[in-house]
Amino acid sequence: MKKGRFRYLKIFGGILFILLTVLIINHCTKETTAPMDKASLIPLPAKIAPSKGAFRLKRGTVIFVSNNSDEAFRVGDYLSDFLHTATGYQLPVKATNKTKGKKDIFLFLSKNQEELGKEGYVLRVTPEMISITAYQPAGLFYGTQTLRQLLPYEIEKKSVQRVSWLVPAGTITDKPEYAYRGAMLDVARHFFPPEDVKAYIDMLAFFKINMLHLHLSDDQGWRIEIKSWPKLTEIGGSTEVGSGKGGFYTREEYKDLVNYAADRFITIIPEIDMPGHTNAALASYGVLNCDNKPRKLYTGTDVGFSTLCTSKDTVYSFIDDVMRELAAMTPGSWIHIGGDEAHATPMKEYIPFIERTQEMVWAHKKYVIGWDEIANATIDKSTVIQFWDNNKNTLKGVRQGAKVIMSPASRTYLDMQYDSTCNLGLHWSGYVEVDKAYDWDPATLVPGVEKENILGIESPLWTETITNMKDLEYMAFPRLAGHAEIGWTPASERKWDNYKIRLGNFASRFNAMGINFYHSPLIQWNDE
Ligand code: TNX
Repeated sequence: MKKGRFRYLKIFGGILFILLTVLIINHCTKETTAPMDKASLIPLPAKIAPSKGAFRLKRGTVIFVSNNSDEAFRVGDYLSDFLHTATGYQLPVKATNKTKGKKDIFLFLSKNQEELGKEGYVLRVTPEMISITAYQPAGLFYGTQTLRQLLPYEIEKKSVQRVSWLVPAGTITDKPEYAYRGAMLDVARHFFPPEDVKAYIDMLAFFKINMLHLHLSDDQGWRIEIKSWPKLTEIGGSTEVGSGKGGFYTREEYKDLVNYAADRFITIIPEIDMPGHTNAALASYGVLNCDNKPRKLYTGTDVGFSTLCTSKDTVYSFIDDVMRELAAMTPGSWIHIGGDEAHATPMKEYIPFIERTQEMVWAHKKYVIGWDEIANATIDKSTVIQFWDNNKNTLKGVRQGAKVIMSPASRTYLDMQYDSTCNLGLHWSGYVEVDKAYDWDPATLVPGVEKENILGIESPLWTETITNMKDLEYMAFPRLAGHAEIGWTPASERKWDNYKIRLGNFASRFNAMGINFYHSPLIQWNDE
């Protein structure tokens, strides 16, 4: 009798256990996620309309691509590769000519959606499928970057994660405010090898930045192989600030960088800084100096002491050769000729020098970008002025019909210190905390420089004090994320109070990406 009752109890207990287990499992795998408009997206998309439910990425999910474009296919492959790392799923990429019906993930280039422009996209998520529609391949790519940010932050990790890969349902309709959204890296003061530049390119692409300006020459180093003037890299590339071993990109390495960037819809803009900031060239070839004597290599951090000999024909043959070789390595439309801080070049020589150099760039079928000082010369309206510190120069450019890239040092210079406790960087233009970097409008910063004069914004990272990736990341992030939003999101939609919350929620994503970012005290960081 006692035994029988015990048996009943055992059976009852067993049933209860099973019921509880089912309940718990059910609860844990319930397909919920925060609604789409609560996701912390940077840059903030133009329009987000949330709806009910979520899409779950599974082992069997297929990425379909409308079969009218190789480039769309490449975006599909990129997405599949990216998702593979943290999910462990090998999502197949398949062509389809049907636009209707259920398709898991669907990348679609639509000729009818011209209003999306070169870089816009529509991302639709339902519990059944995800579609990204764009007018051009770049738009598809940016749609995948938004999708990346809608997934749990673990998607950024470098090993397989056991996570329910949910994407909140809704529709995002998005396109950028400015066509030019750039970052500049100074590889002359300290050299950064190709793998570092690639890692930076990956970070830029994540924030929908589309231009990488490489500052390839300065007093301390010449970083690009020029076959017709080999000593530029042999001698000029042999050191850097602090007397390290320097380095340079071979032609092949440089082309590989250009292609790597292009695969992420980023254009590389090469800069050869002239006529000042040229000591590395002047040390490599005596003939570039008026006295024919090669200068000593320089590893300090002063500026404004060097100049090419602007009255010599050899100097112009040199520039022509460099521009020819550089143009051949540059599929993009622009070459940057520097032109800043030429304090050792008298103005009466500087002006004709810039005008002649401008024409030499055109001879190689490229347009010119230069720092704002070049507007003291007569420049064409196709020439672009990069504003960094001088309103008057920039206005001179605008009056000549030139467009402007906004890089105000006091807002966008990534080498400016965050505050007085910062161990890296400089502060000649003041301290640039995360709010100062974010909370401004390119279209109202310089009186007389209006929205229609502005091509976009760029964040320069000068590397006098930056020697490695960890330090580079610390100075760039999170300020660069804010600049990316300024370039992408309309000013009317940008609010610091809203941005700082999204940025705080980005901490676990930065960590998962392995980015060493500055934990600004202005932000409440949600680190995992
Ligand atoms: C000014 S900005 C420079 C660079 C320095 C930088 C340091 C500009 C066009 N020239 O040569 O590296 O300041 O912040």
